[in-house]
Amino acid sequence: MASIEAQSRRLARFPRPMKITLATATMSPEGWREALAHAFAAAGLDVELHAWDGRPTGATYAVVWLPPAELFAAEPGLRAVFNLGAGVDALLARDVVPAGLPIVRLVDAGMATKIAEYVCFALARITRGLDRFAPAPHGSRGWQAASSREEPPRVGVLGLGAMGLAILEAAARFGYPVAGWSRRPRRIAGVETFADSAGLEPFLGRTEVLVNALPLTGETRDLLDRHAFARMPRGAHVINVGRGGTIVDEDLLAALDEGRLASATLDVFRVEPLPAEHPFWSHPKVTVTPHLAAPTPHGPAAGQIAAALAQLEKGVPAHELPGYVDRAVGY
Ligand code: OXD
Repeated sequence: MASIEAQSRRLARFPRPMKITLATATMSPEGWREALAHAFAAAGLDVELHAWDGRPTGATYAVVWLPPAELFAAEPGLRAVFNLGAGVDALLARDVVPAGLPIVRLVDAGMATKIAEYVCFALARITRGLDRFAPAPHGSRGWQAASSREEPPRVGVLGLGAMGLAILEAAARFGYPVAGWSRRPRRIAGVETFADSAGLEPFLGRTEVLVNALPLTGETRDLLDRHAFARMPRGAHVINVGRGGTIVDEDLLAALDEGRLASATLDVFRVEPLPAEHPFWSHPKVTVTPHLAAPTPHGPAAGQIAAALAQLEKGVPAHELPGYVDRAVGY
């Protein structure tokens, strides 16, 4: 147990109430402010929360989504930055967080189940041929009998983080033969796993529905290109719930046009919102959705941030927290 002297030294170093700045860019700050205030109070943290308005507040922590560079110049006392999302590619690409300032991202926080639900819906749509029914052809009433394939297609999930694991688990529960690929070898009971560049080719070769759940890093950018699609069985499907930058758009379109791939369900894009002139909008084999597969639930996300902040305040080093971002790796 820390001595009273050590505790008061720590309190003097980090005056109470702790000031936290909230910079949410495209997300509305209101819901976040409420959820965070509730979570901090529940964690017994004495906190003053300010929505970033361009003026310094003497903050020791920042909770952010796409924060402006000025925030970091104005708040030199920051001890850590919490990212209001699982992916940090956009944050790292902006290169605004000073080197050495720890970044902590969300891990699952209620998003994994939702992303798995989205993927299972896309799987059901493929296996039941749901596109035959909507919209109903003019004047038609009643359905044409159609044979459906008895064997479920082999599903392969790229990325075995919290999201990838939830997708694998859900797909397996519905009887799909599943396999996963990750950067480093992983063992998962009941799941065939592949790793590294050597494992990518056999993984793609067995995969009839490819689900991308990878973070966007230097290694995963453009990973799914024409060479990757050429390795997949003819007539395979692609579902992207990771990041748009992992897929080479032109190569995906060419693979769909050639019939090598049968469909693509895309929730994420290189540029978001997807530009009006992008060919994905009108391609008959492509379904686009506006990055909604895994909405970030305020309550669990705020609870996770409060728990991590409480750990930091107890002296736990940032790199020991779940969600600590290793900038060299990119997530
Ligand atoms: C995230 C996302 O990064 O929703 O959390 O894409």
